Amino acid sequence: MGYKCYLVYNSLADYAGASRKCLERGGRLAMPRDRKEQEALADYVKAFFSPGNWPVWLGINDLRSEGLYLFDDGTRVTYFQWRKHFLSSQPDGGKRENCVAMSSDDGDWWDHYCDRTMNYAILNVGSGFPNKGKNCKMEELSWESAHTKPLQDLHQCVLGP
Ligand SMILES: [Ca+2]
Repeated sequence: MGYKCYLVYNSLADYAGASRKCLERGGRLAMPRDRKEQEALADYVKAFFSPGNWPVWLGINDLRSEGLYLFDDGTRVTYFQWRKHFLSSQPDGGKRENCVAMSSDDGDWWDHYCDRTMNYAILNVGSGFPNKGKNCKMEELSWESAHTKPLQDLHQCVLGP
């Protein structure tokens, strides 16, 4: 199956804007499909922001039908990592909060207002994605420097085959 590469963008966008920017860059908002992918992405996002804690958009929403969670490519979500805590169990936003973000400290998912701006993670899909198919774990990339954005905004982690 090859490698799955993720990039965290250290720049703020609402859900729709983040989704659009991912497509422009030949990828998609991150779509962790099982525990292995969830854990790899959570480890990466935690390392990226540590010791801080910031939410990061994933490519998951229930915009079309409340409670029916779909990935940004329209496929159905079957593995979930909702925060479960006696003080706050997620999702708790009902029809008001329809887009899903990951906390960087523990990888748990929260539903949020889709127009909130936050950082976001991109999953590779397109041929234009940097280092696609190579083991490039946690490397900094030069790819974006040719695309006018600052290099320090970009890191990458890879989930192996
Ligand atoms: Ca909802």
